[in-house]
Amino acid sequence: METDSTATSAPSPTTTASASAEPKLPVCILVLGMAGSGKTTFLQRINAHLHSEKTPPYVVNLDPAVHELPYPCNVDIRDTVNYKQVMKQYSLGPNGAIVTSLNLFSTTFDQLLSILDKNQSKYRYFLFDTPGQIEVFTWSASGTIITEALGATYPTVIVYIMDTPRSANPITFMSNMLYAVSILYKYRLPFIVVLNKTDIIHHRFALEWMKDFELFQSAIEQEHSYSTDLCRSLSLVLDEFYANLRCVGFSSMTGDGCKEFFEAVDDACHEYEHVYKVEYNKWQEKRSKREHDKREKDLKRLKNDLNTEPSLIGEKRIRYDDNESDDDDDDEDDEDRTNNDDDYEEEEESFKRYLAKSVKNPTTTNDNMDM
Ligand SMILES: Nc1nc2c(ncn2[C@@H]2O[C@H](COP(=O)(O)OP(=O)(O)OP(=O)(O)O)[C@@H](O)[C@H]2O)c(=O)[nH]1
Ligand SMILES: [Mg+2]
Repeated sequence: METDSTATSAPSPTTTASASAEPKLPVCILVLGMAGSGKTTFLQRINAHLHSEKTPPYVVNLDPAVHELPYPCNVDIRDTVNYKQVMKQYSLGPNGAIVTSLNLFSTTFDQLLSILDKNQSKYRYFLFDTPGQIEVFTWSASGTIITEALGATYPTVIVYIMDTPRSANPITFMSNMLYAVSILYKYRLPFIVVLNKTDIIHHRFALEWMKDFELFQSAIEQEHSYSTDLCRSLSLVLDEFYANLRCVGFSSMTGDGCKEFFEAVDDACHEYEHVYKVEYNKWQEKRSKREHDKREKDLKRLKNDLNTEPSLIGEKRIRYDDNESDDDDDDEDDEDRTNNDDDYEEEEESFKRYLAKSVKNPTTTNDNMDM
């Protein structure tokens, strides 16, 4: 069943889902999700599936702390960053070291981009496995660098893996959805929620909760927790988010849901081309217009400055080269001279005052003279 479904949804690398004249760029599938939700197993499953479809993907592991990878990968963060060393060197705990390792790796992300660029004609999919530390993609710099760099060049889809059995609890379901919504609204890239581990529990309940607010409310009523009220209010807010959400039930163990998943990827690529890319191009245009306007403004200001400055520069030159400047100097000299004259007159006055005083009391002087 799985093979049949993907035979129709996995065209050759040079054809396109949305008929376009340009050769199709590989699709980047960025696999995110909470720790233990099954990201690595999911990636292993779709990797195996694509191999069986004779469209092997290009695989990048971005989890620096993983012990063993169950799939062969082309680029491994562990070859670039030593997570244990990062922990020691920066005195960090395991989570901090993972985030820091990814931050360090993202500083060389341009190299990875050029490797991907060289390989883009050979592959239909670029797959990215990520660490369970979801904060990397909610607030860390590396999450932004990685997703935005990929999204700027390739059709990029964020796949959020949810642990379905754990999400059977409405409060855990709500926390998972809040993470998903924060990532979706941060990046605005096409988004797929994969309800994983459906071999343990069917994902129907989750779909129903998203569709029917009252069903979720009654599930919450069963929970006697402090966060019940909060969950109730939040579920109202998330209604709009649920309405446009692509959800796929999947089992990384059995491979069930592969067909639906790749259909969702095709749909997400369509969204990338017609919504994200359009918005991104608009934003780029706006940014370049803003930069252009700023350059123009700076140039205008410079010109204005130069219009006032030459008079200053000119004056200076005139002071040295032009006769007028000599006149200016003369003026200064005259002023000095006037000042000197004033001083002289004052001295003369004071001398006269001294003489007058001496004449009034001639005794001392005369006595002295007599002697
Ligand atoms: N039954 C079942 N188990 C699964 C499925 N997917 C993953 N698992 C199990 O879930 C556990 C965690 O799987 P991983 O793939 O390591 O999860 P992860 O999200 O990569 O974990 P981190 O990288 O540590 O965040 C493993 O024991 C898997 O065997 C599934 O679809 N069904
Ligand atoms: Mg993993």
